[in-house]
Amino acid sequence: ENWQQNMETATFGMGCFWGPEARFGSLAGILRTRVGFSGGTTPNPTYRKMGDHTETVQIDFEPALISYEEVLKQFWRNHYPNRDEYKGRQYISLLRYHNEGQAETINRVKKEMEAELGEGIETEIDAYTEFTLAEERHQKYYLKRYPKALAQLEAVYPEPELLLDSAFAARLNGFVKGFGTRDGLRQEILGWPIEDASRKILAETFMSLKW
Ligand code: MHO
Repeated sequence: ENWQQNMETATFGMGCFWGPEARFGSLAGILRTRVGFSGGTTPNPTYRKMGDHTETVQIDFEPALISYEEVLKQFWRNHYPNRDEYKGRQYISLLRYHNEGQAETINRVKKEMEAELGEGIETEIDAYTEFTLAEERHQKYYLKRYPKALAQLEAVYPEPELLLDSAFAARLNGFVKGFGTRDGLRQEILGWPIEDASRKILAETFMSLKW
């Protein structure tokens, strides 16, 4: 799907990256989700050797459909940001802003969320500098547990990389994790700003998947 005119990127860590990739992938306005490592200095991090990096989710989103403020609220409302360190920095609460606008929004929304939480928020906040993609087996982790459905998707996405970078795969990964409904997702796809024919194919493909 090619609809990234005003696309923005958000980068954050909120514990094991599998879950938040599915949660954010289910939201209208999210165009792509990927998981990886950020926030550290260890060169070429991998899952087994991430060093001082943190499990991180990176999303591309259309701000007219979902604002950065809404992304931040979803972020803070869906993890506890002040947990003691466990396995070093692997699961810390982390936010990396991509521009000054995002930094200002973070300051404002953080105060609101602190009032909601009733305590100070200790999320590590800094300017974005780096993100290393995690291994393929960690991308769309929940969707990968459905090889039957993935095989059917090969008809629409002959190259698996294209599927994994798509909004469609992000929604499916959220759907199998229990986010969203069958009819809600079908309706959303039918409203996507892509060609009529592609919309129909994706909606029909979704409805016909055997899990
Ligand atoms: N304890 C979880 C963490 C995985 S997440 C990618 C597990 O190993 O199942 O850190």
